[in-house]
Amino acid sequence: MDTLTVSQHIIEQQKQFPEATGEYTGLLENIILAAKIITREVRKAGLVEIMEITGKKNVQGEDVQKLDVFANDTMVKILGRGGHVCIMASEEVEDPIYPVDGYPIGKYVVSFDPLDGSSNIDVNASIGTIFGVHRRKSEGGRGTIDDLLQKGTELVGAGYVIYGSSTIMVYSAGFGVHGFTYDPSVGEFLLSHEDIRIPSKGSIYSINEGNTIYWDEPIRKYVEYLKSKHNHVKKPYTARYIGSLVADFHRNLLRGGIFLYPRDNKDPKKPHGKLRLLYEAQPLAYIVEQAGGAASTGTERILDIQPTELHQRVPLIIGSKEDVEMVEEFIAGKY
Ligand code: AHM
Ligand code: MG
Repeated sequence: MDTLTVSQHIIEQQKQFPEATGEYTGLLENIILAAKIITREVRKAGLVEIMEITGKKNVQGEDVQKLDVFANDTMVKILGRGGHVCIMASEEVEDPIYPVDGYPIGKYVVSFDPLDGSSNIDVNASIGTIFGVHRRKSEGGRGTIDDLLQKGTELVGAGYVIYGSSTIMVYSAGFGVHGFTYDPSVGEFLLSHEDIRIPSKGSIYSINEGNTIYWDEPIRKYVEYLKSKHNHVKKPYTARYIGSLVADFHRNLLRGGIFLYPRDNKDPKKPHGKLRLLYEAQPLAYIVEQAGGAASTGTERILDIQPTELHQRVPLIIGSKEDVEMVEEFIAGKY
């Protein structure tokens, strides 16, 4: 089998754009480099405990950073100096992030969650990095907030990295979805999952069922329906929930199924559920649609939502197309 690295694959795909300047490829190279550095640190995380250097200092007497802070700093430094971005948004940072002073400013806008599912770090469960790329709308200079607040339909690419039993990068630039597994012995992500297609319907559901009392009635009815042997597949769905979006999403992308973080009334300050539009919902919605699946709030396609705030939350119902459509039907009162 030919071995293709993620960079070679991106260069191949970019050949479809004879006018391409290589800037987009350069941006992705930066993201790949950040992913390699983050995976190295994630792999060391458990050892830090064993070596009893969990305090403020490591063996060299340097400050030990929390892994999510480290992941954020890595993305910000590499992209901020890479010359391809004009503005960025991160889950870890309240305000927009600009390229580092003195470094060139590019035409791309990147929103990212540097280390999602970070409550799973201490228990050694899978975590991930999520990113979405838009093209700037403003002209020249640093980017503006409006460059960040673009719809998912305007994305030029999106992806995630899952730090699981191996590290895998899943990526789309609008020509299908491809997965690359990291080979630490050569320091490269190698093509392992070409043209991923999500099954049109699955048999797995992923939702935090501890929140049942807070859900709206249609979601309660839907989940009861999935668990019934009188549902459309005549046997109960299987429940799988890690509480790490990338891990829950990745499994359902490969196997088929549905992930829900619906709106709920648990916290009046968060009426739209927990997950964020720009750097969690949008990139995964882009990927799932590229793979033949769907992503919705229950009443609206995720990619069609016009963001109004950087850290906006949104209900997320994502996965196999027929399963997502069925939730929309429950919400519309058809059952
Ligand atoms: P985080 O960005 O603070 O890590 O939170 C996001 C995570 C997602 O990975 C996951 O889907 C969700 O929170 C789980 O939330 P809950 O514990 O409420 O089920
Ligand atoms: Mg997150």
